[in-house]
Formats: sequence, C-alpha cells, structure tokens
Amino acid sequence: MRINTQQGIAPILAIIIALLVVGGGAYGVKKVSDGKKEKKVKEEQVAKEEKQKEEKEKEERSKPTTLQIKLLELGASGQGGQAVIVATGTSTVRIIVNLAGKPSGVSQPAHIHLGSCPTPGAVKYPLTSVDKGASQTDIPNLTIEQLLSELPLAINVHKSATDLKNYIACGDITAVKDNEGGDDKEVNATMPVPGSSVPEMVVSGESKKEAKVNYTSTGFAPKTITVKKGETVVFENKTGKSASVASNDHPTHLIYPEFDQYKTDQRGKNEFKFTFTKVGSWSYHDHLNSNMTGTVIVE
Ligand SMILES: [Cu+2]
Repeated sequence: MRINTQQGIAPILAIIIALLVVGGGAYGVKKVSDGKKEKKVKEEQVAKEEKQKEEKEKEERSKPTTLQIKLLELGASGQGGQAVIVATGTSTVRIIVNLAGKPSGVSQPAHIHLGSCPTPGAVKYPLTSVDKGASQTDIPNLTIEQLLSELPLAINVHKSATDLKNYIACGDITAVKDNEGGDDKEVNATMPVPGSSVPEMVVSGESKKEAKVNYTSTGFAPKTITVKKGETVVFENKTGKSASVASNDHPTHLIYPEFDQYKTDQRGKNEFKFTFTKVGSWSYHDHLNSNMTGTVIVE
C-alpha cells in the first residue's frame, strides 16, 4: 500500500500548529497578566507611600503645642483655676498658672509633682510661686511630648511657703489637647500674666566685686566661699546638665528666699549671678540635684 505522505502529515501538522497557537496564546495571556500584576504592585506601593505620608503629616499636626489643665481647689481653699502648658520655641515649655477666687496675700509655692491629685508625690519640676493668683515658669530643655512621656504628673499649688503641707489647688496633667473643641481657649506664649514680673534685684553698697564658684559633676568648688556684703557670686554650671542654684532647705529654699535661680530671670541659664545683701552663712544646693551643696558666707 502506498502511503500518501501529504495526507498522512497534514493532520500532524495541523495538530502541531494548533498546539503552537494555543501555547503562544497562553504565553501571550500570561505575559499580559504579568504586566497587570506588576502594574498593580506598583500602584499599591504608591498608595502605601501616600498613606504613610498622610499619616506622618497627621501625626505632625496632632503634636500637642498647648495643654490645658484644670486646677481643682483642695481643702475648700476657694482657689481653683487653670494652668496652660505651651511650647515656646523648640525646646522650652512655659507653664502659666492662674488661680481664680480670692487671691492669697502670700506667695504660694507651686510645682509639677510626680503622681496624681489630690496626693501627688515628689517634686519633679519646681514652678515660680503663685503671686496674686498668677505664676509663669519657663522650663528649658523640655518639650511637651517629653513631659507627656513622664506622666503621671500633676501641677500642685501649696498654701504658702510656711504651710507647704496644705495643698490649695491641684490638676493632673493629661494629654488632652486644647484644640479639640472649645472656642474660648486661644492662648499664646506671650500672654501677659499679672503679678508674674521678676522682682528687681536690690543691691546695697557699691561693691562690684565678683567671686566665682564652679559647679561640676563632683560638686561646687570652692564648696565654701566667703564674700563681703554686696559682693556678687557667679555660679557657673559646667555639669553639662540642667541645674538651678537655690538656698537651703530643699525644696522650700526659705533660708534666703531671694537666693534662688528659678525666681530670677537667669532661670535655666548656665551662669547664675547673685549679689548677697544679707550677712550670714547661706547654705545652698542645686535644686535639680539636691545632694550637691555649698555655702556662701557673707561678712
Ligand atoms: Cu531645692
């Protein structure tokens, strides 16, 4: 029997062609779908990046720049009020305390304490004493975020320097921002505070002499220094940390109340100049590290 080659091969060829077409088609389809996949991945990435950017911006916007703290009166003091914590510059926090109600005739020590009202713990940051119902304090090297990371903290006002155990107003610091509702809360860092002016230093005598005390990580040197009445002592902080020179006893600073860096316009500075106008032996300490002590003898 003669084999008709043409007839025999034709079906095989047809099958091969068919296979090629199907295979090629499949390959083509795969290629298209790959391309789609790539595009999808790219799109997803772009969307993800956009979302991250948005979130970052949102976070930036929600960074607190002002906190409002309600100060509740304690012991029926009649002196409730409010405190405002506001960022001034990049690394200074200003705390403004305003008490309503009948103002006390005396200056009223105030601090940020560890813990919560009405029984806060140790003093964390001393504040300017409240005078005629108002007080303003700048704390350098601090941000509101940092402050919030140290919670629980409470602002506490004492009845008087001689009656510290009696608390008259207290408010827990919370992360609630003032821009969440409310319309009467416009506050700015330059808001004047009545009664908060820094008292002028009274210098008696004409002595311009200056004595120097260096403060390093090992302490004040010289530890005891003797000066004449009217002489100025320059305390230089070389510890690399925040410090605040104040008369003893910690934390009331009452033996020489004016000799307290926090109460002067040199608050937060590394150099504190103080002119001694009272004869006596004045022990002092670094209020932020109260184990560090020294004595100025004024003759
Ligand atoms: Cu102190």
